[in-house]
Amino acid sequence: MIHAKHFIDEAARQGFNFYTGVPCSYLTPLINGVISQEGLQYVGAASEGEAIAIAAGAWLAGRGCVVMCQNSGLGNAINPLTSLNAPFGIPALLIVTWRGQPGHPDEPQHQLMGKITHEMLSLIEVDHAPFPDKREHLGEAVAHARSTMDAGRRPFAFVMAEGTVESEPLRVNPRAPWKGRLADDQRGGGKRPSRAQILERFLALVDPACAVIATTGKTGRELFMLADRPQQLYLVGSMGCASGVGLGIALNSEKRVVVLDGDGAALMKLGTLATIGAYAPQNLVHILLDNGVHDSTGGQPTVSASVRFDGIAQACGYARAASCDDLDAFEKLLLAYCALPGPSLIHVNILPGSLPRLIRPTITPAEVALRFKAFLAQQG
Ligand SMILES: Cc1ncc(C[n+]2csc(CCOP(=O)(O)OP(=O)(O)O)c2C)c(N)n1
Repeated sequence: MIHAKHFIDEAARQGFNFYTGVPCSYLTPLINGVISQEGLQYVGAASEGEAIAIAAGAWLAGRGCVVMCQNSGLGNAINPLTSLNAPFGIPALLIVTWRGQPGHPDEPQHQLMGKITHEMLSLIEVDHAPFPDKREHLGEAVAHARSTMDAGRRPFAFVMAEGTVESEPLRVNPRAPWKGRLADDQRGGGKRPSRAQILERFLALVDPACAVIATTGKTGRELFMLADRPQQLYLVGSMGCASGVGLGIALNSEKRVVVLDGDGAALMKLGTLATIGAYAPQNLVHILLDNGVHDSTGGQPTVSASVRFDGIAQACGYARAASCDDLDAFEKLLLAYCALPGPSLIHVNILPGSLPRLIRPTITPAEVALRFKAFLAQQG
């Protein structure tokens, strides 16, 4: 057995200084140790996939990241691990517990995943090793993880068996209760703008020092086609993860961060709105382009028509949120929210449809990740 502090100190010595994840009882001592540690940042995510996205954002902003989760949560993380970390070349140190370890009696829901945890990691090309359970092995084990991650720009996993870390008390301050404002509806009900019109207006107004993350599908494609800039990151795949990536960046960068989200994507990871509201980065502006459909895959309806996104954002603790449905109101909100402390949400009702002869980014995900990381490293 080791003490949480031994791992935390060794990991910090080797550059891991940002933690996120979803708890597991096997992880309790380590998570409690991380949460209680002065000067260490831990973001409790709503889902394991969201934690992967937050860590990706934090890595882009220059941090060394650890994601902790139960092996049953590995399923929730497969999508961003395969369609965010893999194509963009984004590393993370995963600590995945081993519930349902064969030969160790456990609950029925853990038995199948316990049998296939290592195979599953291998299948998605994540190298792995047992979580070190002796203090004298820590340095070497973390160095091996680090060098594998650095050499391949990819995640590495420690698989943690039961009883590896000495128990640790939880020292945490309760969160302040919700005290938001009511939603601000600025919708006039006229003809809605297209996504391209909103993006054009956005491009004309956005500060060149601001970091922009575009959701998967046609939003990133249109943004790239209208103007390709180093301040922009186009997510391909990892649907729903743009807001988590934006949160990870905003918590670790001085820059203002704008997330361009879709209604389908936002609904897929609605829990991230709660995480954003709770961690409340003041430099985050979340723009939700709501065309009511999965436009990128043929226009199948989402359920967004019956959802008040600005109300949800405020109920989740965003500092401000409003809905609009025309270009001028969008412009006013964008200028105002970029000058005020957030997090803020601008929900825009737009028309379905996209630019004719829409192209895809010609810059590869791995290239755009490095270009964007370098942009984030610039001062100002
Ligand atoms: C996990 C996952 N599920 C499904 C898809 C396929 N997909 C790509 S874009 C998209 C629609 C996104 O809808 P929305 O966020 O509303 O944006 P829009 O296409 O309307 O701009 C879907 C379903 C995917 N890339 N990833």
